[in-house]
Amino acid sequence: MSNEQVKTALRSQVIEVPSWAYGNSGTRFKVFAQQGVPRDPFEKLADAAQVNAVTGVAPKVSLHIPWDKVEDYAKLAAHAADVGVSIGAINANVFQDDDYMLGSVTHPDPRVRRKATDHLLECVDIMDATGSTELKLWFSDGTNYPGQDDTRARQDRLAESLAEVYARLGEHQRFLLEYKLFEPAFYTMDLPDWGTAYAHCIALGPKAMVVVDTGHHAPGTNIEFIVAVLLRSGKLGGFDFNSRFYADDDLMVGAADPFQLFRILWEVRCSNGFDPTINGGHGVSFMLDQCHNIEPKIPGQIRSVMNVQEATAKALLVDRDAIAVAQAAGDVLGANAVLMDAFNSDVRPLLREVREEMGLHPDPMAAYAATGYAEKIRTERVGGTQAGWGA
Ligand code: LRH
Ligand code: MN
Repeated sequence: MSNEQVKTALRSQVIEVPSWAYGNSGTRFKVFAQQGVPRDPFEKLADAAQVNAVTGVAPKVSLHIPWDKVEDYAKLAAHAADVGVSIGAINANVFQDDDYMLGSVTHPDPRVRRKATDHLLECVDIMDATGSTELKLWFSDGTNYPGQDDTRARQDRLAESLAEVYARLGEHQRFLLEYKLFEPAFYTMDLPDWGTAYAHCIALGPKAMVVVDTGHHAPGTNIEFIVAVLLRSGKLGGFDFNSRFYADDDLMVGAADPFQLFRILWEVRCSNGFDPTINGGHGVSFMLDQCHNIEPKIPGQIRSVMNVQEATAKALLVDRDAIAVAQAAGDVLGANAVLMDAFNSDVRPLLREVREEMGLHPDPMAAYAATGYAEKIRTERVGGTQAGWGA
């Protein structure tokens, strides 16, 4: 790719930020509240808009229901437009209600399954009301002890609920099925890995796609291999980007393992995954799914977006012709060197140039600091109930 082509791709990048990253979050040990945290989805969107204002590549915000429940979703979508963003994926939540202790759509009790499926259908109504085209489905469903429930029967129950939701999707809508190896269940998760999610999506049809959350695999998993296989099969709907040292740590993407993020985005490039027209025009959704438990949240999101930009720039700088020649020749070290040259490139000057060409300050962190927004929300947002996971 020429420098100009790389810049064009970087200018048109779309990174979707999660509304819940702006609220309080933590672990089972403690949620440390931070001053200035939003009290409602309108304030969350205003904070997300700050990230887009200084990076230029974060124009979409994922919502999570009921954390972002409002009376008037059209009004919320209008507010998003007013602050320069749009509503991205709608995340369903069937993991925080007492009824879901033994599962939601896989629960032995049909009354509980009905309740859970109705919530998923309500989220499609919210997609209609906000103009969102994506429903993201993650299920905490699973078991903790062998024999606790019938694994096969739970798969049948899951498939039944997904089929009902699939049938409800509009023409330009799709759902993204998210898998996770463990937590909160510790013996089986009903969607533990890409293969199980893929099997359900294949059975359903073209509107059912798999989402890869980079924190949801066993340590040592070659995530970029999964990405290559899902893209080849036309079933990679998107990413929930974050990073981890151990489990589902939900740390800033690229913070724990920038080389892994680069390898993932290189496989995305190899399978034309940056082309927004693939997947029936939906493309691949590059979403963040993170929690800023101890660091300031808006700067944390800005840094995360910059980490994705830097890894993307490096992946776009790989000399494809040179690596193809080396690979064809069986030149192991040569091929690896081509990739490492790109990874070891300092792409920060290139990104500063891209930002200036977009009419932005070359340093998003400095640009945000200069707005005084952090001080403004700290002083203005007094009283009310700070947003969080409501767990
Ligand atoms: C589950 C998950 C899922 C979201 C939640 C916020 O671990 O990754 O994507 O619903 O985090
Ligand atoms: Mn996720």
